[in-house]
Amino acid sequence: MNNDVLLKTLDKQFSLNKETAKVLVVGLGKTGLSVAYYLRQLGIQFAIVDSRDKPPFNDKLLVDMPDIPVFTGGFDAAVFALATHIIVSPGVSMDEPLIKLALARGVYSLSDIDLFACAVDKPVVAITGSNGKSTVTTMLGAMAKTAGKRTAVGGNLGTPALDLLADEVEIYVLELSSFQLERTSQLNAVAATVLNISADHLDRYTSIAAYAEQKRKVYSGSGVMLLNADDPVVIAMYEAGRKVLTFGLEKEADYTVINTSEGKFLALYGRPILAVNELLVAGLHNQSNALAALALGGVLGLSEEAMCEALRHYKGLKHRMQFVANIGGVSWVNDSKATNVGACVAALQGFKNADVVLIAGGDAKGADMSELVPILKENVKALLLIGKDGALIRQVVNDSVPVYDVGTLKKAVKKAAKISQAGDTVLLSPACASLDQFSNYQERGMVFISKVKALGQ
Ligand code: UMA
Ligand code: ADP
Repeated sequence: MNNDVLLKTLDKQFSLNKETAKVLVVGLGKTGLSVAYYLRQLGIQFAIVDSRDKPPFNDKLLVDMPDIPVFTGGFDAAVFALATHIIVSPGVSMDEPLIKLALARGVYSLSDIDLFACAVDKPVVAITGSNGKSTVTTMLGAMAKTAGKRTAVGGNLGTPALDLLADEVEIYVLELSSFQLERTSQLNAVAATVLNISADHLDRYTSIAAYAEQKRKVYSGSGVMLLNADDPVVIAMYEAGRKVLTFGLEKEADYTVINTSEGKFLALYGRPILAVNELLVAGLHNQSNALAALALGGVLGLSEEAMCEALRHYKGLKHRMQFVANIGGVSWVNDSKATNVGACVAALQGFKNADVVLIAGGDAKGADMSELVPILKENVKALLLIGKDGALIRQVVNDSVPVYDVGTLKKAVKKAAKISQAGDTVLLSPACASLDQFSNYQERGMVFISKVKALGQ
């Protein structure tokens, strides 16, 4: 889309007029930087504010756009007072007092996803949910690429949406978080899905219902709604008059798994598409993820042949049930991306006997840990607790399985090596965010891998 048309759209939707708008970009992480480049090429006036003393892209901005005012080390009322528009990065809560104040005085709020949505003129698929977002996003990306489509994949996955925009792209596949959706109004995906809802980010939302309400925004617009038939919260998002598809393993659904004389198959309306044993990724949750990806790919018109070919080669992402090593008959598995209870439960459901030594704990983000207890009792022989909210897990587990308060991941690996026996699996699936002890879940996973590898030497 050319800049003049886009500026007209922004003026219409947000009264964002190039001559008069003074945009304040809140946050100088990946999102803030992508917004800065974008506003710069549109010729819109802006400043940036970040509460951190040294935000990640401070130096880069200084080199690339030395003329742009950047305010760091806190949020200053005087800086907010000048803004006509704010674009708040997902890591910053909309409940920040100065943001609330700005909104109350009529400042327009939009997001990087809004800017993307106003500019994009090719089909967009939008994927959200508490768990499985990155898996389904990358599965669908692989399907579209195998089908020969020039495909851009990103959003919450890592590459900010605005950085994906390019003339040659034919399909955009976006992973979106509740934080991105809650501040977005312009999304109109050709197909969208909320994969599932379980407790997460309750440090930023007052209830699961409030969190789910933000996820629901992925369905805004007029595209196909893909609903998870097994998830009552998602099914309740159904909107009459819209084209709807469903997927599910338990309840009746358009895309489901069927039993045939040749084994289990992913199927559409009872017609087998791909044998489950051809999937390289393990676990029922990944069958569910594959169904969702097939459904979204179907809306895009991708051939089943190409989609199946991509699924046959999809190896899964790092830090999600990633096999690390087998040492003396003990398997070590890195599921560091299990940053909430639902992901840890899904991981444990993949094990049939009580042969798992589980390493869990970290920042619980306000979640109720009690949902872990039934599956812990079933499949976990020992629980090693790390991080700031390990004690919260101990409280709910209440000695129903042996618990060791080891504190750090390094100690957890040592202890697990001592107490595990051949045939066991040591699983890092923390059910918590990593930020109390690590910079991110990737670092937590890397530390786990390096400590495990050191054991084998
Ligand atoms: N921060 C401050 N003060 C500020 C701005 C940010 O303290 O003024 C802190 C935030 O609290 C947060 C960190 O800085 O801890 C990063 O925030 P950000 O908004 O600058 O993040 P970005 O670098 O722009 O990355 C964001 C997403 N991050 C978050 O939502 C926290 C990335 O998702 C996403 O890949 C990227 O945009 C591109 O779209 C990461 C994530 O953790 C992977 N997402 C959460 C999740 O998946 O659970 C939602
Ligand atoms: P997200 O991007 O939503 O965080 P990922 O695909 O990165 O999701 O997976 C995150 C964690 O959730 C991993 O531990 C993974 O094993 C687990 N997981 C993946 N898909 C599902 C699902 N459909 N239901 C429950 N847990 C899942």
